[in-house]
Amino acid sequence: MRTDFHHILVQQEERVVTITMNRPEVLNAFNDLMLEELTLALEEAAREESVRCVVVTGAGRAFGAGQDLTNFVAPQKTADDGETAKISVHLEKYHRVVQLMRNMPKPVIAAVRGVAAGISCNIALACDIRIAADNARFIEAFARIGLIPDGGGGYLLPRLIGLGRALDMSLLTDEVSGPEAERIGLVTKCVPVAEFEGAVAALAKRLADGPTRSYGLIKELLYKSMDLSFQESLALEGQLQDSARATADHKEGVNAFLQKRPARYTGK
Ligand code: T3D
Repeated sequence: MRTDFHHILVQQEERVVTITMNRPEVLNAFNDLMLEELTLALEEAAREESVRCVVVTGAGRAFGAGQDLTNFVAPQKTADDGETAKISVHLEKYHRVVQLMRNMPKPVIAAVRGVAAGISCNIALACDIRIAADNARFIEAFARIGLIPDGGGGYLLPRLIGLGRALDMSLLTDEVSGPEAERIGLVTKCVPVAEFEGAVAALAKRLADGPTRSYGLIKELLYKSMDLSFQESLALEGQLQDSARATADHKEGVNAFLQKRPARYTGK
């Protein structure tokens, strides 16, 4: 994995890659370069076979504070025709990030310590599993500056916590703490901040040692099924189970069971 970035850190330990957003002086708020670098690192992690689990996290006391607001004061004019640049054009770059995380055939964990606001919060929502420290603060901050949830938040948030709570978080923009996030299903697990790094590492290792092809197919089945009828989902299930059945890890899982030993998955 490439590691020579300016605003992100990339570290691979065995089969786990950790991508750390690294602008701690502004709570890891996104500028264009950090967004571009995150995209490049995710693209490489997605295609690199030695990577079997990806962790996305933030340096210092925050996960991320959303879009960097220092150059966000007024709509910018484009250089070529002087038209007002549309925010939707810039948003396409965030859409690439959230689609990369959902579509890569391996698990992606958001490890959230401290604040996750605005687009940073919604990047966490687009990960497959969220683990929070008990000092985490989730803020759908968009309406505080007269915007709407973006980066897929309008789609993901109600599906994770229900429409009522999603409206509450988006309209009131109140902070949701780590323990509360666990209670309402916004995160899978909330742990004391002192135990956070160990808990993230254990979760990532467990997933990285698992049947990666099966995990990729599970992601495909569950994410696609959100938008399918029951019948369509059953058809997709059959198709994907045929693929799972053909994997080496499926054979290994069955053999390990019959031989009464732990399975040794290779991700193939
Ligand atoms: O471009 C597009 O495609 C549009 C996408 C937009 C999506 C969005 O993300 S909109 C939402 C943008 N984010 C926000 O509105 C959050 C702004 N930040 C805050 O409200 C607060 O900083 C927090 C609630 C996140 C944290 O509060 P606190 O008290 O823990 O920290 P702080 O003191 O406010 O922040 C520490 C420093 O980070 C501070 O700088 P300083 O005073 O020490 O020099 C602060 O200005 C800076 N900072 C925090 N957030 C941002 C930021 N600087 C630039 N942009 C930020 N978003």
